[in-house]
Amino acid sequence: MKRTTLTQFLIEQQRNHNTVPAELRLLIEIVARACKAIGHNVGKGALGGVLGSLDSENVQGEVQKKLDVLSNEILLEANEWGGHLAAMASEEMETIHRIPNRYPQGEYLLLFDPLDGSSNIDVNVSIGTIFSVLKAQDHVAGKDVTEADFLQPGKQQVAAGYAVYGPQTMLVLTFGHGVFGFTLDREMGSWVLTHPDIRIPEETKEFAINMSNERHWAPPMRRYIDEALAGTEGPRGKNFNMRWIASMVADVHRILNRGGVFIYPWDAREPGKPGKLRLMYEANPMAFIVEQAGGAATNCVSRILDLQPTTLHERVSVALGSKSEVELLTRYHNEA
Ligand code: AHM
Ligand code: MG
Repeated sequence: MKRTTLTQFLIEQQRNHNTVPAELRLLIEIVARACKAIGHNVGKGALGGVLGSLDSENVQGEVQKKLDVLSNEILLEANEWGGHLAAMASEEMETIHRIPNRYPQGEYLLLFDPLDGSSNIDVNVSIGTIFSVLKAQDHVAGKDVTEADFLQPGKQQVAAGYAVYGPQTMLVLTFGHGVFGFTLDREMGSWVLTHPDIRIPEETKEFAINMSNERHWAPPMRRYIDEALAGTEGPRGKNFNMRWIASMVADVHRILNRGGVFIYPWDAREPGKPGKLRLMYEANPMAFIVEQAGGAATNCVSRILDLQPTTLHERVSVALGSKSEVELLTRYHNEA
């Protein structure tokens, strides 16, 4: 069987679609290598001394796990020296990380959630890394990149992807021409294309939401879930199944492969906060991937990729996955 490695795939993309210029190819290869290193540490678990929490909190006031910090360091170090980036931003850092002067600067901006699904680290459940790539559009050469250079709507992403550290370690990527999945060959240490052209089934009978928050949801959100729960007797006329892994990467990965809808809605406990998940390094890259796989992604009201971010760590409601379900629950919100 002919095996296509990530390197071969990237070169072919460049030749056939002209979508992956050499610098972007280098960026993706370096991110993929960093994900391999993170996956290696995740795999060691207690034997590597990487489980548990630190005394520190991140900018969002969340207690940092050892693996959150280690994964952030791996991604920063791997990406600093290549000359492909202008700056990076991360869930774990308050502000942007500029490329130190000792290295050449590139034109790309990299954003990441280094270790998503932190609550699952210590219980040996799938976790992941999510990343988004933008271009420093209006940045003037010679001037320092600022946070403002990052505040671009998700539709301007030039690439996005995630790695999932599960029974297999996988990397899923888009450059705006479909979605491609690679499985890590652990013996060879290489990423092999195993899931070419991933498409989300349009119809589904499966939803993913943290049901314990139901009493705090807005009425249109409750309506959507209540109707699904009513089964064949209800207005949807079918029985729904539920899954909630509490790792967005793992939930989205399932949806990409067998359909479904993932929802993290606004809730009344923190009325001023639009949602739990972060727009720039969680919702945007996942929305780009999901749309490229034929699905839809909204903040329950409008398309996520059209939202103009105002701050780096902005939060957002998220509904993404099979198109018909996302459209229905978005319609309920818009009609309310
Ligand atoms: P994290 O980036 O701190 O890990 O938080 C994001 C995670 C998502 O992966 C997941 O969908 C969600 O938080 C789970 O939230 P909850 O614990 O409320 O179910
Ligand atoms: Mg996260």
